[in-house]
Amino acid sequence: MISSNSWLKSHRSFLLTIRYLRQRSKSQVPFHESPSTSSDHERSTRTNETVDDRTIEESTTKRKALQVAVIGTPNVGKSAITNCLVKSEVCPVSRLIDTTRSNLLTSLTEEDFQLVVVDSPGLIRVEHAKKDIGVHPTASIITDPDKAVEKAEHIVVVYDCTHPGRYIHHRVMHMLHRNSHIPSSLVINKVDLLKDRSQLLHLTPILTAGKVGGEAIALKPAHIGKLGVVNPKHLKGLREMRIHTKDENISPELQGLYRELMDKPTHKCNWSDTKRLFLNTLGWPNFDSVFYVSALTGEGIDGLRDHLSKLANTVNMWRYEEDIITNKNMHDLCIEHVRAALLDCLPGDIAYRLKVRIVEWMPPDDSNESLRIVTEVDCEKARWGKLVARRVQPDEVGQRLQSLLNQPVMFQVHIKHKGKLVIVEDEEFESD
Ligand SMILES: Nc1nc2c(ncn2[C@@H]2O[C@H](COP(=O)(O)OP(=O)(O)OP(=O)(O)O)[C@@H](O)[C@H]2O)c(=O)[nH]1
Ligand SMILES: [Mg+2]
Repeated sequence: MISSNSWLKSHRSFLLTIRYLRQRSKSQVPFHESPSTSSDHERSTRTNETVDDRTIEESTTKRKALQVAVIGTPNVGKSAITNCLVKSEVCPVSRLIDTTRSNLLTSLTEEDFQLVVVDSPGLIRVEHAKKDIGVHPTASIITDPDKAVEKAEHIVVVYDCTHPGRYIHHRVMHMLHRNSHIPSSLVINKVDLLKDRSQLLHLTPILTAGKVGGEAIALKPAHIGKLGVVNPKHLKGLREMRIHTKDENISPELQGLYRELMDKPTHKCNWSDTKRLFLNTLGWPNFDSVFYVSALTGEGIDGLRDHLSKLANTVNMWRYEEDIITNKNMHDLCIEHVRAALLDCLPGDIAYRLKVRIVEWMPPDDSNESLRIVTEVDCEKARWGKLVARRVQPDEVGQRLQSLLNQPVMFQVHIKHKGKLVIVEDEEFESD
């Protein structure tokens, strides 16, 4: 039985209870009232009213907001970057591809700026979605990136600098061409994994076709900023590099295909067609900026957020309530986090085929001050169930949900095969 006593003692409990003192949100912090005479009080109340009115008026006129779509190929770190930008672990992240299955709208409101970031699924083939994930071509994992971009005021293209392919992927290129009226930035992620950061000097002109913000890139060490001083010898050979531009690459024989594909959202275009169209195109010359970041260490993220704040538009009222981190249904988000945890600890061929659902969501009451969440993981094979039981760390998932929901959570996972609980003996835990 999963919950045997000795197993519980071995700290691998599937039942997790963490006490958490709910923090008061700003709006709940009470006013500090200093003792005063009634006339003082009247005067101060009146003064406060005037000041408050003026403050409200000023802050309303100063309000700025920007909605950003984060797009890219799978596993480049879109969700991790989104989390860094909105300063919350709201998006599920895992080491496997296809963690994000639908758009996740997140927001951060600080002083006069509201940043709305829509994390989108990685751009994948319909065949892969059908065969490996088991979803229909109209599923959100296929269609949502287009939707994220449609509503965006800025597009953030995430590129993984450890990826061997030194080009902007043809699906991303299609989205950028089709939405060229929307400004975009290139975010080169995972720089913490680079041994030699001067590689970025070679990579940047390729991915940007030699142009950023409408200007030819001037490759000076100063442009790398925080990323370290660059040895000028690394600049050698850049002249030999073929830098492609938009016009150069859409050859006359592809113009017809170009026009045809620009009429359709990316998910409606054949993979092979966009590949053919952008086969010789390595970069996009219309990025307004390039950022080098690490979502793991947070390096470069503040600079990216500052840049986005400067692009924000004046608004009369916030688009989302100030305290709202996401508009996603909490049950769905919880399922996504459990699924990400499974992807993180299991082989893909098993993890993708597990079904997760919530069987209990019990709000706190007089007898229990925690929100009780019970999830069920349904495994096609008993062997998989045992592997899940050995590998999954429910306490980590519980902690993540607790900080996300900002309240005490009692989290439990039931692992089932053919409707029955999977039982793992103590010695089986040792065998992994
Ligand atoms: N070393 C390092 N790892 C990172 C960085 N950013 C993300 N990762 C890791 O890369 C993996 C994928 O990150 P995600 O944020 O899930 O990637 P994604 O692009 O959202 O992936 P999909 O949703 O599957 O398209 C995870 O294991 C992350 O921990 C980074 O800057 N440095
Ligand atoms: Mg993701």
